[in-house]
Amino acid sequence: ESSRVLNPILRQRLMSAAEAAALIRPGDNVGMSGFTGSGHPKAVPSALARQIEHAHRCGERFKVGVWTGASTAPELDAALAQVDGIELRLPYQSDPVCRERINAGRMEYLDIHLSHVAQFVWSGFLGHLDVAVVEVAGILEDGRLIPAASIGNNKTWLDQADRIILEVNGALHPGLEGMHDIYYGTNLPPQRQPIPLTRPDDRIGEPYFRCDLDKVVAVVETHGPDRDTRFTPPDEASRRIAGHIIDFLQHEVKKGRLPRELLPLQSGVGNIANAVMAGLQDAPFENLTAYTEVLQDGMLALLRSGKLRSASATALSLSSDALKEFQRDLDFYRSRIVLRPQEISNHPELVRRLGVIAMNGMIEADIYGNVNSTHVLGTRIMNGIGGSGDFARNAWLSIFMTPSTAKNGAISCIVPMASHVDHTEHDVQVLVTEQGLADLRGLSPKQRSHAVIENCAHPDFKPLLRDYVRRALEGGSGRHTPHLLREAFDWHLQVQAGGRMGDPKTRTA
Ligand code: 0RQ
Repeated sequence: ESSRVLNPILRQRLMSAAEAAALIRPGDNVGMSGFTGSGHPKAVPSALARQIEHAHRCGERFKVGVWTGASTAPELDAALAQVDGIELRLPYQSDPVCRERINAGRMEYLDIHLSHVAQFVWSGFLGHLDVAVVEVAGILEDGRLIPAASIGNNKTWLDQADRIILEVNGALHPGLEGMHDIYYGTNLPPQRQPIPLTRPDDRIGEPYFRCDLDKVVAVVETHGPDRDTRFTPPDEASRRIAGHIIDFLQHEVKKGRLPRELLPLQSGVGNIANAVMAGLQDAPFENLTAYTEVLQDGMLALLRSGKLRSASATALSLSSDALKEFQRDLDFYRSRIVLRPQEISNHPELVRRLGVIAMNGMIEADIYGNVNSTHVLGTRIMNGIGGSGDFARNAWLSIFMTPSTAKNGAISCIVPMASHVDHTEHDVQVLVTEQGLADLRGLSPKQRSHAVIENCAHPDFKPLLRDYVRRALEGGSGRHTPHLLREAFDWHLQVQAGGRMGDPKTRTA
């Protein structure tokens, strides 16, 4: 196979992953490519992990800051966390080893809105970006870079880092070229101008990254696959959640509040989001569009069937089967998919202008509509807020969904008071569980509590929640958002103690 490094200067900087990793020093902040399992560097991070492990064995301290687009893959996050090589990680992760280290207090984690990362780095207060490690699909003769299967924060890493390490992945389909749209018009205030995107499939930038060749210290050729993001076939609960959402959207169309082709869809990560996309396959909508951050299997299938006209995202997140289908007909998909930097895919200005319908998963919601997307029992991080806040806060419709219970029914995902709040009652319009859908628009807190309990809570927990609200109204101090503060987190404490929410035998309040 001929080299994809066409630029003669960069050809001279070809080296092994171990040699490239040796150019990363203790204390460096490293901007890595990668977003939900695609486009992460395949070789340098694990080579770096081996060097860190060796240094630690020799009694030397070696940790780096790891900044990414979003979640990556075991060969990056797990490899570095395993050797205690990460000082601080940002912005979104979903890796079990990272999660364990963060929750054990051994690794710092900064969970920030995905649209904020680039501007925070430009402004400098996150500290200096020393190195960029970015996977690309090829290097043009003039040194511009063909992006891989995700864009994430790569433009920012390439612009801001002192030193750049490029991984050129020969396993990536050459047909990716031309799918990307890199917008170079963003700026810090007060220099900002409107972003000239008015339709979800508009192209406003360039298909390649610009790159200062003087900063490139290493080029590594790799040949590895992206993460195989497998989805379970939709189970009964996911299918029912999807059904409630589709009924609701149809109702909105009938009422004249949504156009027949709906508004651009944003769909979050995970099986339920994927199931909703699968549900749309059989729904009576045509000519749909998507303005989202991840494109999962379900959305690819909607493109295939023609239900979805176009999709804008910052990353593909596909199972290996869906990836094969994508590669089999890349010309078809290239004419319908645009991949953008995450500060554009998640930009509040654009999400608001386009009127996105945002659909994201959650851990729990409370009876007043506050949503916890990130913390189990208020203190343990699951993944991170990701793009859910970028979309929910600015969407035309913000929908959050979850099965009504977790852990074999021991946990109610509808609780008196959310143990951590990522999305406040002001940003949450619709809650959905397999039990039903609560449309909270235009409802006061007391009305909301009624809608949430009656439509979304599991029958095992409904009487307990009704009883809580009744007693809070009678005995609480304020009757606008009634609570019994001593009791509000009792259910979480019961689970923390190994029990079941609402179990009369283990009540502590
Ligand atoms: O844990 O696998 O150990 O059993 O949480 O839950 O039901 O499989 O749902 O995969 O859709 O994830 C909020 C985490 C939901 C996800 C979250 C446990 C449950 C299971 C996963 P186990 P499910 P999902 C754009 C949008 C934030 C980022 C975001 C997420 C595990 O949707 O990370 O929205 N969202 N980004 O058992 C204790 C509860 C629980 C609970 C679920 N109430 N208490 N555990 N679980 N509810 C994309 C990006 O930003 C990249």
